[in-house]
Amino acid sequence: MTSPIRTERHDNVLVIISDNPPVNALGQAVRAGLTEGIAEALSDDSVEAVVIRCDGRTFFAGADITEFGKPPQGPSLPDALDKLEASDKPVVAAIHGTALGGGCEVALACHYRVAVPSAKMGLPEVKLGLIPGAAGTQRLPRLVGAEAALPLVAIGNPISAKKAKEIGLLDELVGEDSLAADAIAFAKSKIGQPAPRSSEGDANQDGIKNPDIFDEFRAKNGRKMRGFDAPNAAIEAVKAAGELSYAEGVKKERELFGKLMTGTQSKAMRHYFFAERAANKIDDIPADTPLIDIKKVGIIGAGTMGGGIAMNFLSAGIPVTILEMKQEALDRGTATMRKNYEATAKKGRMTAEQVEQAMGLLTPTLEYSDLADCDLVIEAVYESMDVKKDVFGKLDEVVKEGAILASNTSYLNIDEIATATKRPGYVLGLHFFSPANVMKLLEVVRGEKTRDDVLATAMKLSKKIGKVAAVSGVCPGFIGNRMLSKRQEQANQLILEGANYWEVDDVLLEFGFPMGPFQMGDLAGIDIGWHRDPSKVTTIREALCAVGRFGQKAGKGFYDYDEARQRTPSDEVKQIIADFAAKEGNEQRDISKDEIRERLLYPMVNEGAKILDEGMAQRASDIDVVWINGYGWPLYTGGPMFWADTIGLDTVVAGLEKHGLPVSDYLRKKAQGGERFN
Ligand code: 3H9
Repeated sequence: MTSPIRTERHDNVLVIISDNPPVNALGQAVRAGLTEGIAEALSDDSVEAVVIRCDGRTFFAGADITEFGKPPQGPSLPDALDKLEASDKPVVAAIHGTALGGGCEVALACHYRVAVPSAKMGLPEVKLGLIPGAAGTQRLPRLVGAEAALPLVAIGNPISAKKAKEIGLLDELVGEDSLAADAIAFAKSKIGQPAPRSSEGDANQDGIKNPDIFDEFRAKNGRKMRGFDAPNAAIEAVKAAGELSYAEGVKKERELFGKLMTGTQSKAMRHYFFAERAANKIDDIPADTPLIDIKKVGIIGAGTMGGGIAMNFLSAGIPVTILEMKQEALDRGTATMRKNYEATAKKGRMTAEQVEQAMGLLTPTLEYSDLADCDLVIEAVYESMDVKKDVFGKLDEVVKEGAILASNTSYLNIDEIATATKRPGYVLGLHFFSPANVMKLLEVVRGEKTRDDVLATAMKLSKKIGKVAAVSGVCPGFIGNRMLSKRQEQANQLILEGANYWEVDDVLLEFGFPMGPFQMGDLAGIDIGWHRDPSKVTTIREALCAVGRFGQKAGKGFYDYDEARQRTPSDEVKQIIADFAAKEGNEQRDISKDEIRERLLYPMVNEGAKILDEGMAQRASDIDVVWINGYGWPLYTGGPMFWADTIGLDTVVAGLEKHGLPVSDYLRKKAQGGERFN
C-alpha cells in the first residue's frame, strides 16, 4: 500500500506532505509516514528545516475517528508528536482549511505555525465526548495561556486564523495562495535559531496567578456544559497544565482521555457524528444525481415561521421573495426579521454591513405573480389542508415549470397537498422547527411522487443554509412529532394518575432535555388551538385556558412566572388537575421517577421502531438526528434509538410490558434476537 505521506526537497528544507482524503485524518499510515518523514529529516545533514503541510481541502482535521474503539496500531499520535517536537531542526506547520483535534495537536508540537487567513484551528474533541489526547491540553495552555485555552478545549468551537494569531497560537499569516512557498521561506528564516517547544513554555501562569478563571469559566458556560462529562475533564486538564510538570500533566490528560474514551457519552457522541453525516445521504438516490439550481426562493407567509425560514436563505446569500395577504402583516414580518438580525449584530455575531446585505436580498410582495421566477417556494401558512391545497393550486398556476413547491406543514399529508398541483413530482415537505432561523433540524418529507432530483436538491440546500436534514416518509407528524405525541400522551396520563406535573418536567430535565412537556406548553402558549369557550372544558389545557392561564406570556400557565420568568408550581393548577382527574374517575397514587421516565421515553422508542419498520425513516440513526436537533434530546445519550441500544432493547420491552403499554412486533423481534437499532 502506498503511504499517504510523501516528502519533497526544496533546497535545505524537507517538506512532509500528507494526502489522505477527504480530510487528512491522522490514521495509522499517516502517523507512521510523519514519523518516517521526521526521521528522514534528522538523518540527512543537508536538511536544515522541515515544513509539514497537507494536500487537498484541509490540514489534518483530527485523529481518524473510525479507528476509535479498535485495537490501537502504532505509532501512537502522542509518540509521533513527541519525536517531531524533539527535532533540533525547526519544524513548521503550514496550515490551510481546518486544523482540528489531533491536527491542531500536530501544529502545537511543531516549533512554528503559519496559516492562510481562511484557515481555522480548534480542539473539537469535547464534541465527541473526549478531550485532546495527544498533549493538546498541555501544550496549548503553555503556549497561549489557560484563559485563552479554556474555551478552545472545553467548548470546542474552532477559531479563525486571525484570532489564532492574536492569542499566539499562530506565528504568521501567509498568502492565501502561496502557503507552500511562504512556509518554506519562513522555515528557512528560522534555521540556526533555538527551536521553541510548546511543551516547555510557561505562559499558563495566568491560571496560577488567578485560579478563579476556572470557576468563572464553569459558571459562565454551565448551561452549555450541563450533563456532559468531557468539558469538566477538559477544564481539569487545562488546570493541570498550570499546576503540574509537563510530563505529569500529560499523564493526567491521558488518564482523563482514557476514561472518556471508554465511557458511554463518547460512544454516543461519536455515533452522532457519523449519524449526522449519514442522514444527509439517501440510500436509493445516486450521489451524482443532477441538482436543480436554487437561485431564488419564495416564501408564503411572513409570520414567525415564514420570517424565520426566509432568514436562513438570506443569511446564506440567496434572494427571497416573501408573500403576505395584507400590507400590514408584510410590514410587521419584515420588521421582525430586521429586528432579529440587529439583535444578532448586537451580540457581535454579525456586522451591520452583513445585516444590510441580508435584508437587501429580501423582496416583500402581496402578489402571487411575483413568485413566478422562484426556483423553490415554501409555504408557511395556517395548518389546514384546505388552505394548503388552495395555496398549492395557486402556486402551480404562477410558478415556473421545474420549480420546487414545498410545504412547511408539521403533520399534514404531503401526497394530498401535491394533488392540488399538476407537478406532484416537484412537491415535498420542508419542515422547519421554531424558531426557524435558530433550530438546526430540517425534516425533509419525501412524498410518494417526489422526484429524486428534487429530494437531492433539498438535501444539498439544507447544508448550504446550515441545517441538519433528515428524510421522513409521509405519516402523521412525520418522525419527530409522531414520536412526541407518544410522550405527550403519557405526560398527560401521568398527571391524571397522580404524578405532579413539575415532577414530570424535572424527570426530563434530569435526563438532559432543556425542558419538560409542561414547561414547553407554557412557552408555546397553552391557548394554541383553544376554542375560546370557557364553559366547554374537556381537557386540562382547556381548564387552564378557562381561568386565563395561557402560559408564560400571561405570566401563568401550568406554572406561575415571576418577572425573571422563573417558574413556580401552582396550587391552583394542582387543584384543577386533581378535580379533573376525580371527574374522569382516575385514582391518584404516588408515581416514582423511574416510572415517569420509562413511561415518557419507552413509548417513543416503540414508535421509533414502528417508524423504521414502516420505512418512514431510512435508518435508526436518522431518528436520533431528528430528536437531538429538533427536540433537545441530550446529545450525550446519542438520541432515542442509540439510548435504547445502550440500555438494551429487552429492558425497553420489559418496561413497556410492566406499565401495560403496547410493544410493536418489530421492537419485540429485535429485542428477542438480542439486536440493536444502530
Ligand atoms: C481527535 O483528534 C483526538 C485526538 O486529540 C487524540 C488522539 C490520540 N476521522 O464533515 P464532512 C469524514 S478526535 C474520520 O462531511 P465537511 C466524515 O465522516 C477528532 N473520518 O465534511 C465524512 O465521511 P463521509 C477531532 C472523518 O467539509 C467525510 O470525512 N476532529 C473525520 O462538512 C467528510 O466530512 C474532529 O472532530 C475524522 N476525524 O467538514 C473534526 N472527519 O463522506 C471532525 C471527517 O463518508 N471533522 N471525516 O460521510 C469535522 O469537523 C469535519 O469533517 C470538517 C469537514 C470540518 C473537517
